[in-house]
Amino acid sequence: DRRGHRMTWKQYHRIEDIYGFLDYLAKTYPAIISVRSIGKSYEGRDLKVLRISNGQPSNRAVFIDGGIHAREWISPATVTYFINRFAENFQDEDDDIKNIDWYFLPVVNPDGYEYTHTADRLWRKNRKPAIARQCYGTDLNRNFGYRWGGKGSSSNPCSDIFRGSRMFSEPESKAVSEFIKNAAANFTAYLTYHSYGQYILYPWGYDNAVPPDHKSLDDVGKAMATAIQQTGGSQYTVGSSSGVLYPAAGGSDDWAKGQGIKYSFTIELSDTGRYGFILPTSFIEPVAKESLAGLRVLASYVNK
Ligand code: ING
Ligand code: ZN
Repeated sequence: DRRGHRMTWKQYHRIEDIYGFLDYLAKTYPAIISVRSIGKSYEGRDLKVLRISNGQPSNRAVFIDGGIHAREWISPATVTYFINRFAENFQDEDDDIKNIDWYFLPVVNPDGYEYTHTADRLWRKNRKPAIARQCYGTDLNRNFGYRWGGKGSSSNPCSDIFRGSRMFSEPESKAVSEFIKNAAANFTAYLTYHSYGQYILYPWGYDNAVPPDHKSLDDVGKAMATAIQQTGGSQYTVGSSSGVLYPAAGGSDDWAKGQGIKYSFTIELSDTGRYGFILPTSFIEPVAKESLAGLRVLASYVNK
């Protein structure tokens, strides 16, 4: 491709195109962008994180991931849209954006993501076989180590919400947690993009309880939802994941909150069920654009 990468926001792309795009950006904008692999998936694919930063030591940091669940294709598409918009015009962004160290992991579960392109469009989990090898995959959003093993997770390896054999038994969730714990970054927000339903969810997921600062999480979530609605018209419901959806232990947002990362949210992107996981490609740009408006609001709170 003349542009040096094959990424668009008019189609869903395979992992090779997504990684080619990240590597292209690191090569094109070396002063502000770097890419590194934070580990490997079960099948040996890299887990690539892209960092955008102006290098100011006083910056707070935000970690954003997508593609924890394989079939939720709008999630990696949206996270790569954020990356593209920040990369192309970083110098012209507001100070709220520029004075944050941004870390993006667009595909936490590349094995599952590729599997949904080649074998089973509605696959959710990763692709590590259970010990007995009769069933495949752990739900990575039940494998994180905060109150692991509780409600809304299963010990049955054949279940779509299999929690794994122990907390962080999976290379993908383990890599995310080790990176966040060990990075020399002052993480103030953790956002994980899923689909579908149009929700902005904060902890706790493990049970019907809320953290002491739930009021401020609710304020930020509602401000994000307002910006999304004003930009693209989609209505998002804001609340704790256990309260609004269902209790589910082992989620990545609970773990991040437990690590002391103040603004920890799971964002369930469009739609509300008409197409569900099989969201047509014509939705990619409008969904990503309104989501970016929500992210800009989050950035303003991170810098308060
Ligand atoms: N939904 C999330 C899931 O993992 C969720 C909902 C969010 C549960 C946060 C627990 C914590 O089930 C989807 N669509 O994946
Ligand atoms: Zn999901």
